[in-house]
Order: sequence, then structure tokens, then C-alpha cells
Amino acid sequence: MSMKLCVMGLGYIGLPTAVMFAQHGLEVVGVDINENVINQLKNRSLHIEEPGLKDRFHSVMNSGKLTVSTVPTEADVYIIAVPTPITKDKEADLSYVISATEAILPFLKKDNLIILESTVPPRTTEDILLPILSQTGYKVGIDLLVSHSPERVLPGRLFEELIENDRIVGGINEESCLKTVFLYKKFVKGNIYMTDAKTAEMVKLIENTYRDVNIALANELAVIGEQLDINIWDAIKLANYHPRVNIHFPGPGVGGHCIAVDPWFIVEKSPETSKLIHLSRTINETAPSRIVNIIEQTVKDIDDPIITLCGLAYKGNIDDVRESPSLVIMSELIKKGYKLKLHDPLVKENFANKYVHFEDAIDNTDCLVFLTRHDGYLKLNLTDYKEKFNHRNVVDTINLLNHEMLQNEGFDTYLVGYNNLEKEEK
Ligand code: SAJ
Repeated sequence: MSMKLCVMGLGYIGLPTAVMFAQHGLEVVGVDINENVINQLKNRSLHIEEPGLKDRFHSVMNSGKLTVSTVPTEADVYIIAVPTPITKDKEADLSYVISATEAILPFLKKDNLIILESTVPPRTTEDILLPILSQTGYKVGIDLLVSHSPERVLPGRLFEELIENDRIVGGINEESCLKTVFLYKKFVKGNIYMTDAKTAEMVKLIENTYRDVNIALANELAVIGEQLDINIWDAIKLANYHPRVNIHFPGPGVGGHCIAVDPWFIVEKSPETSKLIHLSRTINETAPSRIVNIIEQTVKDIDDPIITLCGLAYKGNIDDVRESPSLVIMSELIKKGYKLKLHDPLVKENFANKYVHFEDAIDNTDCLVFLTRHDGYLKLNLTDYKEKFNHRNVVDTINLLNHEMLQNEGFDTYLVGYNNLEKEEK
């Protein structure tokens, strides 16, 4: 009799996790409250893009190892992988975690294991989950085993990283830990490190906070590079040759619903002390407005300029626009009354004035702005499109272009982290 698993939440983590366990011999029921998602999955179509997911999903659905439903079912193990968005007050919205936990209560049996995978503020497992689970009358830690095991996979490499990455398991007691490790060992090839629940919650948050603080450092260094007439990209590249230096890269801001969110879960729990974490968030959240200022400077002497934004996804080579800095820049420019033309070779969402073909997006433009490092943009040679420009202004926020060559070809280029229009005025 194979172990039965119920996965609550079929998003970009829950669904691949359900598929992975189904491929490794478990009988899996994937549960989502979104009826459209469930109907779509039942019709074998996917609501998320991830390399390798389609074939894996079809094989476990066809074999019956995975079934999907809007309601939970009796199982041996429950994984909660529901969203933990952030409120406008920058606090974790745990309503999905709470409702998913309450939804499984009627189905829980003695010796069940409940694993929270959602990214949550420290102490959520102990202070929120355990009291709810205790409503069953079972003793948590004895009748019910509970742990937190955060995901750390990179969208686009999800299945490789689900298998290869080391994993953290934080149990409310040792038995919870051991049972959780046993489960993940079904496919995890990386090391599995055991700790307690609150430490595991904190590990996930500090992984992403480390990245956010380092991106903020890079973004601050970019402004300093502009002030001192130093190409900060060259400086960072050379500094990173130091064996113990890994300075991140400047950009138009920090997108995605992880790096831009997780640090706030620490600030929420320790607001007085989280000064560097808070300031880093502020630096990264104001980066898009700084790019808007640079664009405005570039077109200030042009009547009724057309501005072309290339790259809407929150980072290169993906199609996800969630929390994308490009959308912040786009809406600020629209609010200021600028005419925009948009382009992104991967993003499927429709936006007003979004062009399929690059040459149409830059036709008659007065300022071409690169915001996302898609490989397709790296291969571009803008001199091929020279005649299309109305004014050959190019703003490069991600050090994508060969600026010297373009300037020799009559382009006015601006590299964030180096050029400084104010200084050039003098
Ligand atoms: N970014 C920069 N400069 C950099 C690196 C990134 O501006 O040097 C920007 C990106 O353009 C993007 C944002 O930051 O807008 C986030 O980029 P990311 O590469 O961190 O991508 P995520 O958010 O998809 O993935 C992160 C990863 N966490 C870490 O690398 C520590 C991933 O492993 C996590 O699983 C994921 O968050 C998550 O789900 O938490």
C-alpha cells in the first residue's frame, strides 16, 4: 500500500512537488481552492510554465498516481504549499495557510505528518499551525507530527533544483524531523539538514534577505559610480575576482514574489532591529523611480517623446511579471503622460501598446530602455535598427550593450551605474 500524500496549494511550488512525489511512488491528491485551476488540470492543461512539468504532469495524471481536487482527502502526509502574500502594511498574509490547515482538520488521523512548505515569518509553525491542529484533539508532536521545510528552487530550473539542492527540515520534535527527512529522501539527492521549525523558517527568510541586501548594496554602488564617474559594472566584476567577494548586480529594482517579500517577514517580527534589512528594501523599492528620472532626463528636450520599454518580466529568460520593476516604471511613465511602446519576447500577458516584434516596438522611438536581461536582447545589434529611431537615445539598466560601439554609431547611450546626465550637462 503506497504512502498517500495530500498537497494543499497547486501553484508554482505545490504542483511540481505533487508531481515529483507522484513520480516517486506516492499516491498524491493535489488540492487547490481555485476551481478553474482544478478543471484546467483535470483537462490536462497547465496554469504554470516550468520546463519539464508538462511531461511529468501528464505521466502521473495518466497513471492515476496524481489526482486533483478542490477538497482534501484522508492521507498519511499533508504538505501545505499555499501563497503567503504581503499586505499593504508589509505584513505576512497568513490567511491561506490558516484556511488550508483548517481544511485538512476533518481528515487528520493519528500518526499523520503535516509539512508547511510556504514561506512564513519565524514562529508561524509553532504559534499558528500547532494551535489549529490541536483542535483535532490529537496531541501535536505525538499523534500528529509537524515540520516546516521551505523550498529554495529557482523558477526555470525547478525540477533540477528540487532534486539536487540541499534541503532544510525543521521539525517540532525529532520524530517529526526524521519522518519528514524520510519523505523527501524519495527524490532529494542533496543533503537534508535537520533543525527546529522556527530555525527552518528563519533560514528561508535569511537566504532571500541576504540576496536583497546585496542587491541593495549593488544599487547603491551604482548611484555612487554615476556620481564619481566610475563604471560600477567594471568595478564589481573586478572586485568579484576576490575569492571571498560576491557583489551582486545593479538593476531597475527587485521583482518576483520572493526576494521582494521575504525580508519584510523578518522586519515584521523585529521592526526596531531590522534597520539594514528595512533600508535595503527601501533602496530596492525606490530603484524603479530612479530609472524613471533618468528616462525623463533623457527625453526632457523632446516634444511628445515616445519611450520604448524592453523587458517586462521581473528577470531575464522567464515570463513572470509578478512584482516586476518594469511594471512600476511603466505605470509611473503612463501617469506622467508619456507615450509608451512595450516589448518582451517571453511575457504572454497583454499590455496596451505591447508589440510582438522588436522592430515595431522601436519604430520612431525617442528613447529605448532595456530593463530585463533576456538572452534575445543580448544578441541584438542596435545599429541594424538605426534608421528606425526618431532620437537614438538608449538607457541600459542592466549593462546589456556595447556602449562604445553604439556611441561611435551615433547613439546617445546611458549606462545605469556609470553615466550621469546631470554631470554631462555641465
Ligand atoms: N536581481 C538584481 N541583481 C542581482 C540579482 C537579482 O537586481 O544581482 C533582481 C532580479 O532581476 C529580480 C530579483 O532581483 O528582479 C530577484 O531575482 P532572483 O534571481 O533572486 O530570483 P527569484 O526571486 O526568482 O529566486 C529567488 C532565489 N533565492 C535566492 O537566490 C537566494 C531562489 O533560490 C528562491 O527559491 C526564490 O527566490 C524563492 O522562491 O524564494
